Amino acid sequence: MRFSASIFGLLTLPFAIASDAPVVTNNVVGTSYIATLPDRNDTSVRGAVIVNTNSNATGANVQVSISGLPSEGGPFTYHIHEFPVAPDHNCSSTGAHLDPYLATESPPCDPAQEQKCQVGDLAGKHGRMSGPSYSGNYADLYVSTTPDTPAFVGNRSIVVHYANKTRITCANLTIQGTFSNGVAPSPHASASSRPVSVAGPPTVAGGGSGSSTPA
Ligand SMILES: *[C@@H]1O[C@H](CO)[C@@H](O)[C@H](O)[C@H]1NC(C)=O
Ligand SMILES: *[C@@H]1O[C@H](CO)[C@@H](O)[C@H](O)[C@H]1NC(C)=O
Ligand SMILES: *[C@@H]1O[C@H](CO)[C@@H](O)[C@H](O)[C@H]1NC(C)=O
Ligand SMILES: *[C@@H]1O[C@H](CO)[C@@H](O)[C@H](O)[C@H]1NC(C)=O
Ligand SMILES: *[C@@H]1O[C@H](CO)[C@@H](O)[C@H](O)[C@H]1NC(C)=O
Ligand SMILES: *[C@@H]1O[C@H](CO)[C@@H](O)[C@H](O)[C@H]1NC(C)=O
Ligand SMILES: [Cu+2]
Repeated sequence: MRFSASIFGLLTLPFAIASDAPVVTNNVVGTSYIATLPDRNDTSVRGAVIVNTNSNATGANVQVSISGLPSEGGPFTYHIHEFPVAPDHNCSSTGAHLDPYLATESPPCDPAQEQKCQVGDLAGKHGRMSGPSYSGNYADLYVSTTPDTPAFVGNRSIVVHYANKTRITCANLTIQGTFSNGVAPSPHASASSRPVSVAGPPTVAGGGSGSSTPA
């Protein structure tokens, strides 16, 4: 959305007003969303992205496990897009990146200043992917797993792109686990304390940011 601010009717500022993305606190522990890339006949890219509320309720742990990336056209990017994928799987339906604080594409995301990046620009904040497979496991403190908040990831989507931004594949972020009363049970029963497995190779690497196998 763009705002036009008029001061005494003399000056009009036709600019989007950007603000830093806030660290998201008070997420519901135990809530996670998963995007599982579909089988499709126009790409070999497969895998999943899981957004799992951090155990301290601040931001989320993101696990990325993607394989079958093409030998050309990288490095590849992936983002949270603002709309879900249409039933026909056309990735055009997902709109632009999740960008509730109007960071826009310019200047490009600087990973040293994540709060100034588009919330959905996971590759910008945490690293692009080179092929043929990639795994990432990192905290993103700017995403929300709480419905009706600006940075909420639910009912949105993950899109994988070539370096030239052409969309390769996409999937809905759907809820994977939560607690019916919204209250996390004891840690032993917490979904967030279970290891979350992602189908297919490669296994999700622990502890760091991303890693890519050599092309
Ligand atoms: C690929 O899949 C699409 C969508 O499901 C389908 O319309 C198309 O016919 C398929 N093409 C081939 C070559 O199988
Ligand atoms: C919450 O946990 C995440 C992931 O371990 C960490 O990056 C973040 O700094 C923690 N935040 C607070 C406020 O403890
Ligand atoms: C983007 O790159 C891919 C892979 O190199 C290519 O197939 C596609 O045509 C390119 N798209 C545009 C719009 O140039
Ligand atoms: C994505 O989610 C939307 C909204 O729930 C749904 O209409 C759509 O069919 C889903 N897309 C796919 C490819 O499953
Ligand atoms: C996907 O949607 C876009 C925009 O509506 C359209 O231009 C394109 O032809 C569609 N692609 C397919 C494969 O239907
Ligand atoms: C997700 O979308 C569905 C269907 O549009 C809607 O019923 C549901 O309330 C939405 N969930 C959230 C958490 O926004
Ligand atoms: Cu994108």
